[in-house]
Amino acid sequence: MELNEIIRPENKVYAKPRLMNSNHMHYCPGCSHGVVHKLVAEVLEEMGQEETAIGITPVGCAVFAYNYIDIDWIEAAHGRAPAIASAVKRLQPDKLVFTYQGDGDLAAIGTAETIHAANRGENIAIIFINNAIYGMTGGQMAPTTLLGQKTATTPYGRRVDLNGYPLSIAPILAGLDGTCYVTRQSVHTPAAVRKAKAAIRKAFENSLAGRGCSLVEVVSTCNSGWKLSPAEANRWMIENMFPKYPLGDLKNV
Ligand SMILES: Cc1ncc(C[n+]2csc(CCOP(=O)(O)OP(=O)(O)O)c2C)c(N)n1
Ligand code: SF4
Repeated sequence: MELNEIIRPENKVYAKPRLMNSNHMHYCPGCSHGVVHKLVAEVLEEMGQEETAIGITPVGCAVFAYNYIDIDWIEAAHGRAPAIASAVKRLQPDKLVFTYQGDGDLAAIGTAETIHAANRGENIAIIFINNAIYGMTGGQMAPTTLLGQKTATTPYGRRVDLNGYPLSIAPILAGLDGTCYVTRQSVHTPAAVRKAKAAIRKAFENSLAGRGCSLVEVVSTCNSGWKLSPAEANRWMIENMFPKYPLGDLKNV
């Protein structure tokens, strides 16, 4: 069979989303960020929202998300993405507005902005990459770091007496009247990727329809911060993170 017959449009089963450009990603091999970026691009394309989406990028490894997905972006100061998203959505209510944040960004320095934006019922979608560590800065403890987990700042493992308990954000947001959809997903298997994509779509639809605030937490790997290979990181996440951060919908009204 000739090559041009194999690549005929009707034979194509998968293609890179058009919104993703060809810039080289800076993410480490095996990192969840790249997969979630692809899902964001695919969902926006499938919804036909290429021109109406506005993303708010964080401080953290995803700080350069605007380099990879060709939509409108605004760069936020560390932790402030939900506040900026609130303003953008209020000023342009017909837009699909979302933030993309890590756990250091969202659950440490940005705790107040996150909780208050959700509690106000801002019509925004929050994508929360929870990899239980500060990836960008070299693997320090985050609020979501597990008990016993070794990081650059907890070299003997996180201890309750010194560091307190891991912070579980999704149940807090699910308990607020302003949220309409709170879910925990992951991207470690093809089935999980499909579910995460459906969750991102639902959150984006909620933002467009003005139904309130949505949170899609993606329990993620940071193989560099965890000092594990990509395959080991997936196993570690399944064995250690899923018991503390179980996957599934927490709220869907
Ligand atoms: C005001 C301010 N404080 C601290 C920092 C340093 N800093 C950069 S990224 C980061 C944490 C990133 O971790 P996370 O949000 O979990 O994202 P990840 O890199 O793991 O994706 C910190 C503390 C900063 N850039 N600005
Ligand atoms: S340091 Fe961690 S979060 Fe950052 S790109 Fe590497 S694996 Fe991903």
